[in-house]
Amino acid sequence: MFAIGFSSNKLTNTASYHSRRNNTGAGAEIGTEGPLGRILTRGERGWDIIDELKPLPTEDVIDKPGKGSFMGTDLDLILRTNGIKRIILGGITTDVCVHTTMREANDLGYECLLLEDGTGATDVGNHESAIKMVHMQNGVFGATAKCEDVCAFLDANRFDAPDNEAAIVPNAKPFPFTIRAKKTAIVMIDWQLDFTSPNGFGAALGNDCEILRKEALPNAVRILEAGRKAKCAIVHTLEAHKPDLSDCPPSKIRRCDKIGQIVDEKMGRILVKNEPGNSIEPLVAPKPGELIVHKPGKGAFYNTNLEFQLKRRGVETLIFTGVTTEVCVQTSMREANDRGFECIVADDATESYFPEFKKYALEMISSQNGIVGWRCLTEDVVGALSS
Ligand code: TIU
Repeated sequence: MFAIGFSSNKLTNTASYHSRRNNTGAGAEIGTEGPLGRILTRGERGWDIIDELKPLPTEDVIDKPGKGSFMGTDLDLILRTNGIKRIILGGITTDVCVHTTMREANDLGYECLLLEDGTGATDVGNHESAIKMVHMQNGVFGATAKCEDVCAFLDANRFDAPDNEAAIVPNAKPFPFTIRAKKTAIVMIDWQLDFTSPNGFGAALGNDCEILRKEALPNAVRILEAGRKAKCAIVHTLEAHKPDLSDCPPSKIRRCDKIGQIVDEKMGRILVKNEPGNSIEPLVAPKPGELIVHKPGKGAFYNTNLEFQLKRRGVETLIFTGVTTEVCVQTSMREANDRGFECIVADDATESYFPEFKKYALEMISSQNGIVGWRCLTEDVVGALSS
């Protein structure tokens, strides 16, 4: 449950300028003394939520500087980290803050339901039109319903029903890991020839690429196939830049001047989208309908729409395979962990050019009670996906 209040503890220069200089304009009185203290100002009596709707101590309260509840607030972050995708909106006024909030939520991908008789406006025409605007054009901003119907539905649908779809990976470290296939994605990190081919980028840096293909790739194949059978979402990433390298920061080129260059004609330009080296190992090649993410960074979430794609599929859990363990796999897991995903990596389905880095990267992931996530073996995760 969330309570939204409109307030501002510090007026911007523009707002205070207008309140002093332009006392006839819109918002002219914000911050000035009113019957309940300074108008729309945090901490004043008028800022309190009315007694009938007083928030409980466990409920979130969002102070918002705008009309919408998302701009300049943590609301989207709070909803996403709690896995919330549907919002029921009530409040005042229908045509101003409620509508702006609903429009923001709709653009962010939430399904919204407006309570027709749980909102109100100072002008009845505006209130009625605002409700009509929501469901015109096949629900351009969402749906509307009466409070009585919504309450009856909520009473009839308890959200604490037993979960029959969970499979457990008992041997995971640091403790058993829960998988719900419908809410899980298999994330295949950078199985691209640039890293795995003896003629690719990794090899050009003087590394032995065979090690990546020897054991980790066959295990990644097993996880990918188990994930496909269990109907998990499947994500393939590639470290890939635009041909003009406009998405490659100078710092990255300064420390790796081979990016965009040709070392082997057969592989084309290194780490450039659609070049031969920037294709995925045939054994784990994407199938139609699977997500392909071209990422300019080491992490799969930096400058990509992966988070949006996962959240819109209802994904909560990520199973990682890929290369290299300590660079792109670990960076992507850390990013995913910060975004609220539960992450596990199969030790034997990831590989590094440097065995010691692999060992310690995996230890860092599961240390401190799973500070980044979990680890297991391929057979453990394949067993859970097949159960
Ligand atoms: N995919 C990935 O890890 N990219 C790298 O740059 N890896 C290195 O090990 N350099």
